[in-house]
Amino acid sequence: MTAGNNKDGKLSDNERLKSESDFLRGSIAQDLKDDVTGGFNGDNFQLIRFHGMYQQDDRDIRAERTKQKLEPLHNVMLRARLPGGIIAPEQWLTVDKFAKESTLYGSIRLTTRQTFQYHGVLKPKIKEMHQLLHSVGIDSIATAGDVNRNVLCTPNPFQSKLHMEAYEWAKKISEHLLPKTHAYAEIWLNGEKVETTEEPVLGNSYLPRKFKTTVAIPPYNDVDVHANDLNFIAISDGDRLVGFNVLVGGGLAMTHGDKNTYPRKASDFGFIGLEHTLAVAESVVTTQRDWGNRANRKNAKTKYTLEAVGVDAFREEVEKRAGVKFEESRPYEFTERGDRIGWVEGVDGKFHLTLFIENGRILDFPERKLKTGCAEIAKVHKGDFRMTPNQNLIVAGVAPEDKAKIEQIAKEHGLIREELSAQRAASMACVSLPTCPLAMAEAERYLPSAVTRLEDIMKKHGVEDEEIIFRITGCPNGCGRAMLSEVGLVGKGPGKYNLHLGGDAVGTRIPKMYKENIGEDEIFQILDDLIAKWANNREQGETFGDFVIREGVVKPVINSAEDFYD
Ligand code: SRM
Ligand code: SF4
Repeated sequence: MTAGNNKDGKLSDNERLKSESDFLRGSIAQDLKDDVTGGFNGDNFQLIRFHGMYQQDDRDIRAERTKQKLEPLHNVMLRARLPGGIIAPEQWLTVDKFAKESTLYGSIRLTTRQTFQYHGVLKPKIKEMHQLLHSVGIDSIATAGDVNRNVLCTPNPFQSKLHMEAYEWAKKISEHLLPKTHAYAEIWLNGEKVETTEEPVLGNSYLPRKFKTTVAIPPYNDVDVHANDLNFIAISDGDRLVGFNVLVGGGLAMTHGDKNTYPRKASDFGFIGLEHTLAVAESVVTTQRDWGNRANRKNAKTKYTLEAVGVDAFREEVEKRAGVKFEESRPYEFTERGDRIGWVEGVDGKFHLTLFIENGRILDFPERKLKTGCAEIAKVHKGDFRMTPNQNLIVAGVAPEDKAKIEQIAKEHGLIREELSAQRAASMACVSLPTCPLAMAEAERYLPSAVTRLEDIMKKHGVEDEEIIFRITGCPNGCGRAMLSEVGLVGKGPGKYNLHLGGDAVGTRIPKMYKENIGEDEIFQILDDLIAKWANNREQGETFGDFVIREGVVKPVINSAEDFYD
């Protein structure tokens, strides 16, 4: 381990706990029986992440419980592994039942990475949850922690043949890069202890940091490739997949006040034939495994390794390890990123209904019984469901004769909203408060009213049929991908955000900070002024993000390591 970005000296404590964990077992099994606390002790607090869970407590009631001398109401958030976001109706019904009967919040939360989360699972219910999910073929292995996470795939059901091929690759990549330890089965599914002696791909101390992979099908960039460490861009000949362009080293997180951290776009490595896919995936992962920074977790992701060693050196190492030469990238273009809300007809004559789920939160709200509606659809639906990277849900593969019935259920439960604006559909937020321990400002709970203010401004200036990619993220970790939006709010403190402007509509330009630490009124005053100018002075088809760059409101971020903060 001599090359790379690993020269800062003392290893971080996460390295100790991973290497001492007996391949992710730790003492989780014993801890589960400890009913003195609702939480997990010592290293297990971190280790359960590799099994797809985070320990949380509700921050809205934290102070009150402390006053009452109670420990926080510890519970776990569970994140499932669903490469490509596809789930069958029978699986959905099981997922739905557990949410309703056994979680504190009763919701299913669709995430920006095409899967679902439960919030609020108390310790006595955790094992039952894993066993139930296992009974319908769902696990949560490696959806968190220093591993390759849930692999995304453009959920495009209308180009069904190409999608199925790409989706199969997403699944294969996910399986190939999974931890090989049997810890998950032993602890949660009462599996036999099987000695683990080696993690051949991830390494015995796993990766230096989280690692994210996508399969994208142009012209759609709904997976947001530049948020990810490793991307396979599908290159097709008609509806036949012939290979992938590979992009490496994207990522969005930063830390307020630390200029050594920044969002970075992924770098183009070149084209490979399909037969090299797994070897290249493995080689990118092992190069990052061996070269990534294990001393400073804030500089440990692939994007910083590439900056430290240079893109060419990293690419050459991947070629050496995979025994492959990258060819020149094949031409492709991203032209879209949002979901097509409503019905579309696929090339196979089947119909697909994309339901807009604000914030991905599937719950029975007083005015809209979304959760019951999805379950009712699942009871009659013969195709599958697809979770999108925009936190929406596609009812995919509906036969023409079943269309009316599904539409009726969706309408009855508020899953089809006639009044939905293009702007609301183009807006997204991360979870943030009350469950996220890292949240600095509201995001999910603020989004609906923030979008209403934006809609009013758009209407005032006569651009209410247009859309601006608008994203809120409760802290600079960027889970709501505000760092790939045209207007991004990044939480700074209660009610305060940094306003970023100038990303493009298709997610290939990072927005720059325009104003720091400002409240709602100032944010919308600025947007009111700029949207007025855009409405009056834009060129034919010019998007808001492109307009603010042309007008010089902010400078474009070209190489973020150099110009994100200048
Ligand atoms: Fe995230 C941590 C939620 C997508 C960057 N993220 C968290 C945690 C687990 C907080 C924690 O560490 O305790 C949040 C749990 C909140 C809650 O209560 O549910 C959380 N992240 C989410 C989700 C649910 C947001 C959403 O509203 O959908 C997304 C789950 C994805 C999934 O299914 O796997 C989610 N997180 C992202 C993305 C966007 C993406 O991947 O497309 C990013 C930015 C891309 C990137 O990685 O650069 C992202 N999350 C982070 C980071 C910063 C990582 C870094 O490079 O420093 C953290 C904190 C950390 O890892 O230390 C974080
Ligand atoms: Fe939590 Fe911050 Fe991620 Fe939002 S961006 S979910 S506040 S870690």
